[in-house]
Amino acid sequence: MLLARLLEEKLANLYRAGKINGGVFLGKGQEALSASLGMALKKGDIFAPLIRDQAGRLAFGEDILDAVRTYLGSKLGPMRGREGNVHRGLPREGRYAMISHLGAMISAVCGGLMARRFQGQTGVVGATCVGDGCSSTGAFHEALNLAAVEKLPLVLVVANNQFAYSTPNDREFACKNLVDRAIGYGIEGHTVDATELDACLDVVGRAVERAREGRGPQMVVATLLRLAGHGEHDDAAYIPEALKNSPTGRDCLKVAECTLMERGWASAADLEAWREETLQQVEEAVATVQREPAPDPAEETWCALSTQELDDTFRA
Ligand SMILES: Cc1ncc(C[n+]2csc(CCOP(=O)(O)OP(=O)(O)O)c2C)c(N)n1
Repeated sequence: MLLARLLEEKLANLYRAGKINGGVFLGKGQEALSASLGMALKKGDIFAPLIRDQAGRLAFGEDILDAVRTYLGSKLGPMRGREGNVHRGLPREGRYAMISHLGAMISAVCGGLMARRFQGQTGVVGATCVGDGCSSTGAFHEALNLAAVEKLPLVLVVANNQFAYSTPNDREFACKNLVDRAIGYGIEGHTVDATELDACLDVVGRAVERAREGRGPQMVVATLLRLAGHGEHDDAAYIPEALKNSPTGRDCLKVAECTLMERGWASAADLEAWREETLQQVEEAVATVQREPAPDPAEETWCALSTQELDDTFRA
């Protein structure tokens, strides 16, 4: 959580300094939920993150350099300098590259799970995280219905951060809680307060286990507030102060740090030392990547990154 937070703060600074082309999207406030998902998955599983899942990506094994290289356009990164920010992945490690269209990754994960089933692989879980905005799309419905009918081991985490960009929940859907939809699809649904790391580890962890045990798709609806704009180009002026000051507006990282201290698992000095170490890790990664070359358009192989030739040779 800390690494994701500090890495993204650095990326936001680089964006403001004009060093990043394209947008920068922060998962500030979503780290507990995202990290819990990344931690619950095992090697061999599928994970399709969304824009606010830096913490989950790291927990599922992404190298911090892969993130920095993609944002800074280094040709040594998994996307070889062709992508500006979050649409990176490494399919052979089960890390799917994100499609921007809301909800589109649910189908991609269902496809991956069907493929594993046809190959006779068992015990595999496929997970993806979407926003509340995604839940109003046709892609969401089609994919979830298919997953339910096929009883796929899919874990769908819906991060309800109260807004779809600037559209508030009451203009997005009319049901009481998005988890109510699970009943309509015939799948199991769970809710969690995503400001509490403990609760996220428990609820998301159990959902992943249930999917692995063959109980079919699991939907987790998490409540939180996005502690940033949709992207760094958005000042989020539409988020009311009262909501920011409510329990939903708590910062999960601060809550987790307080819990660690209350339980005597870490002291204030430990937390400070972790912060310093992590900051140094981020600074070193950025300094390394800033010295790396951009792709040379005349010399590149412009075939799709998902081809075996390019996927298999990445850090082979
Ligand atoms: C199918 C589709 N429609 C519209 C968009 C444009 N769009 C990108 S993000 C977004 C809002 C997303 O809402 P949510 O998932 O709740 O994320 P938030 O930024 O609020 O965290 C929209 C409408 C898109 N990417 N795909």
